[in-house]
Amino acid sequence: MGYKKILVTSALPYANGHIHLGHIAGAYLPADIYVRYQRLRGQKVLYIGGSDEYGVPITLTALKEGTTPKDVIDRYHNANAEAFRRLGISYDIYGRTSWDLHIDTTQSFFTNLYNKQYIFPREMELWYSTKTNRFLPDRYVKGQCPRCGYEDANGDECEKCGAQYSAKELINPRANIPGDNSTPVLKTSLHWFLNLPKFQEKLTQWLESHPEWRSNVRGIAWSWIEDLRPRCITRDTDWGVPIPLDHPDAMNKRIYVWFDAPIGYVTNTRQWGIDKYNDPYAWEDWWKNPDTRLIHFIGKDNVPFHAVIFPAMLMGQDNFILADNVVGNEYLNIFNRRTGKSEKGSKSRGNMIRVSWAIDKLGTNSIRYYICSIMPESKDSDFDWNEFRNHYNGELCDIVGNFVHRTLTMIMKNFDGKVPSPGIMDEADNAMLSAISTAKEGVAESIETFRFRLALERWVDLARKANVYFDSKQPWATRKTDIERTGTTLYVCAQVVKALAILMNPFIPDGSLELCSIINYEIKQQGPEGGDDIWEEITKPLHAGFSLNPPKVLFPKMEAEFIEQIAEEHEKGLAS
Ligand code: B3M
Ligand code: ZN
Repeated sequence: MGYKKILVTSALPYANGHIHLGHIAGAYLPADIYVRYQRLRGQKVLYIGGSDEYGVPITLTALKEGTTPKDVIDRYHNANAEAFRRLGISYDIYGRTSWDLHIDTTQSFFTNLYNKQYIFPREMELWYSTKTNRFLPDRYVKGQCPRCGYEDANGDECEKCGAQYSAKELINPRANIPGDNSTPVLKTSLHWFLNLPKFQEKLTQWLESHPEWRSNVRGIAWSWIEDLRPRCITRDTDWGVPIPLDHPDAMNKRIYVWFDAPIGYVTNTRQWGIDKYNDPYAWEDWWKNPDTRLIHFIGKDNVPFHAVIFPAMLMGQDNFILADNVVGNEYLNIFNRRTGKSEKGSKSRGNMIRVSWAIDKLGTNSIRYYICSIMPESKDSDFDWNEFRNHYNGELCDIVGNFVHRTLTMIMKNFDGKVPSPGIMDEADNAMLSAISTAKEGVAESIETFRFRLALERWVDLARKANVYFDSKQPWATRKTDIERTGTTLYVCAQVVKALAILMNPFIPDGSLELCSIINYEIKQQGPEGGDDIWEEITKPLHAGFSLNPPKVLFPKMEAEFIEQIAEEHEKGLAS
């Protein structure tokens, strides 16, 4: 606490494919909910995102598609920026690591570390294809894992068992490039290493100061910190940031993508300051200001980079802040209705659900709602079409939408569309009103502690209670016998509607704005400069006599057949 600014980042997805719902559940929706909530609180919050555009993932895609890396990144960067925009992921900037500015930021990080002797050169034996006369970094070579025997292991790490090893340990290596699956030979090459063991003490202290982090993230970070080794941060490739050293061996090599990618957060902040204030130094007031709270949202496979390696890189600079939290989600898997089993999303299976496809079919409200309700916060979860229908229809439509609709309909019919004046409040009325404050506190507390599923449940729970209250008060019956009583009931219900509208905002911004316009309530848009604590308005009453508009169906129900048809398209591989 005591922070004055909040700097939020979401992992930069590789611009070599379309973002899918697994990404959204991992790093983007939680960050966006958090950021939108903090903006409502009037906090100075800046949300940085962008594309990761270097490295083997990009060049390999270019080779497979028979095109250039530049073509690949342009296409997917634009497509992904657009998909995020449509889903309401509210970045302050969505940048690119291929920007010239990023060369400058990355080289400055490298040079600083080099000058402080945190980077050293070392000769390595690497796989080299004599067929195409090139080194085979990372996924350019495949073989059998020296630890678990997995047949499809990468050059220096195994996806199956998570082992890291040096390339020469790989068993039965083969080149993994379109047109080249020859058996490579070992050849020496000079590379540069980040001397991670030098940061052991500082990393340990820093991690010890954060017992509040999720245990999955701390577990992974500790296992790395207890076994730190120098890491190679250069590659034999021409697609990446040039190495800022005057050395003959540096010429035809580039900086490794996992070194430059997190620096992309800094570059994109620099660009944001230039775009917004024409101030090339505005970024320093975020990254070098101890009053800034830095929070990274990522999927769990990115934990070592955000909780160990990037922090070490920051420690080796001058006056950079370190992350105050690294929020790592587990994976969103896909429930296969035919096999009755959960399976990993994978390109080759074609079972992943592309964001733009999902929005075309289902709109953003239902997607944001469902993904938040199953967010894989402490363990993997499944995307399941039956559950999608149950959650959306059963909760968003039947509980929230229904309550809002019945309240507004009765106010229209019986009170001329104006918030009625309340008479004497009884115990149930007061309990309902105090449930609003409880929800306000509860949702806030759970978002602040990164428990987004719980936050969403607490929001729905307010509507659930309100339906019970509505049923018990029977305003449709009392209107014939006791109009004052009916007015009191609907006054209370109107307060709940307004509370639901504001509370909904971080989760389902479009639905929230639509409801706000129905109740003539405007949510002020606030940004990095901060503003008012709008959250407090959740418990400020809409006054008697305040005019409301006729209700609309906010969340139309989706028929079982409709969802079935979409699920079948997905199962045919049309969604990826
Ligand atoms: N592009 C890996 C990924 O997309 C990588 C993240 C970079 S975050 C700085 O999962
Ligand atoms: Zn393995």
